Amino acid sequence: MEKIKFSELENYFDKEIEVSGFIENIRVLQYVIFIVLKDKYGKLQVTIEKEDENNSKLVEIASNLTLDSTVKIKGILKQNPKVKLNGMELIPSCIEVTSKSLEELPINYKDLANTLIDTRLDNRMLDLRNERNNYIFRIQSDLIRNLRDTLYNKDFMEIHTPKLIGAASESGSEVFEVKYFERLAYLAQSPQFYKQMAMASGFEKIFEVGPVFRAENSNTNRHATEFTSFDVEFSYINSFSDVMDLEEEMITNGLAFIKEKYGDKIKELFNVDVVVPTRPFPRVKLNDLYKELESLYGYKAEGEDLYDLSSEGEKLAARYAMDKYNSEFIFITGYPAEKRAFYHMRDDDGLLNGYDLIWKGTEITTGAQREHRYEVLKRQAEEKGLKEDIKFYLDFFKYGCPPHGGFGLGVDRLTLVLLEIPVKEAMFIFRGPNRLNP
Ligand code: AMO
Repeated sequence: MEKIKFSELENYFDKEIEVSGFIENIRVLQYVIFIVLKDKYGKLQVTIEKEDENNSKLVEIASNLTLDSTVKIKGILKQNPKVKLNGMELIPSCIEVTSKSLEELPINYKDLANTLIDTRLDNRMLDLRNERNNYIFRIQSDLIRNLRDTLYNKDFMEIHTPKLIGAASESGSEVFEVKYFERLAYLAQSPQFYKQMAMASGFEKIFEVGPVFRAENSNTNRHATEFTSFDVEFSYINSFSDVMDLEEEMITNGLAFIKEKYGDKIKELFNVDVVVPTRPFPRVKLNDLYKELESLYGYKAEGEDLYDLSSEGEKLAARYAMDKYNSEFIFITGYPAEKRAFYHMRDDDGLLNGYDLIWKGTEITTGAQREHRYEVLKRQAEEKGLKEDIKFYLDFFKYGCPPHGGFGLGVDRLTLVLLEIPVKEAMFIFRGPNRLNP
């Protein structure tokens, strides 16, 4: 039999039921013991009359209960308007302690205001019992399911690519090495090559939601060394606008769904208003953006910024998107090829047929049309000094490969921007330069 959810108890009045949950609270009074049980869906009061002789065993068990233990309780569910908690109580006949918690918890997860994030992460299983923290992952799960749904409705299929790879591919500096029997292997920093191989395999429309690894020693509020990437790739596109269109549709659907289901809860727990974007999202070339940022806010892009937005540039791009388009989102296009991956298609001016998507000042996606012409691709790879290691990849394009494009959307980035929280909170289990536990 399925466990009864505490949100569905009203279907069981005057029936004998069995419920399970954590002990949220215990109050031992002169004549009565109140226990509050909690499950994922709500809370339930359990009332034990001490005077009742039949209850002596229950009183003994209840007197020795510790908070946060888990129990299974059998009893009759009664409606009782005097009970503040949902006007109902369980009158138990049997209590079984299924797991006893030690008295002293290392953190008080009910009030985390003064607990350091790293202490919380050390005790993440308790930290996540906190309602707000628990909600992060319900929201994330529903959002990702909705993104998947948009793709399934368009006949995309999910694939699974290897994370152990034989050659450091996109850029050698960012990959983790692992000992692989007598040789070295690497942890995939993106499924990029394999999603393109799926196009050469005639799959046409694919996606993957999976782990990627980056050996970047960045300690920021938005970088992790392992994170989850939502990767999409599809064939027979006419330009990278098709890729932006698809991503826009996914995000708009996803946020409409999340606002409907969690909008009030997100406001209550995170003080964030979920805004469903209007389409199309603004699309601006990097060069044009810089002209605007200079004339509007006096920002002058120099050095590295000419190739990519700095974090200050991203913040200003967001401000510009809001001021000019009343949009939380902005696509930036027209990046120079120099500092970008070799596999993107370029236009006649040497700019990429690709984009970054910035949401509320944080990059959440890179996407592009890919270079699918073998000779051009080979030349672009060679320009970046890539040769032997990617021979297997170049082979994908030798025997016919449709024009295609796609994008990589960081699931953790999406979550942290949506709820305006740091990356350490947005990941179920965070991995960073100084953290490999729990
Ligand atoms: P890129 O390297 O831009 O592109 O990564 C895609 C998206 O992944 C997220 N992201 C990160 N999230 C958390 N911690 C990190 N260290 C981190 N680095 C990146 C961001 C980013 O936009 N192969 C291309 C994608 C493609 O063209 O399809 C790629 O990996 O949200």
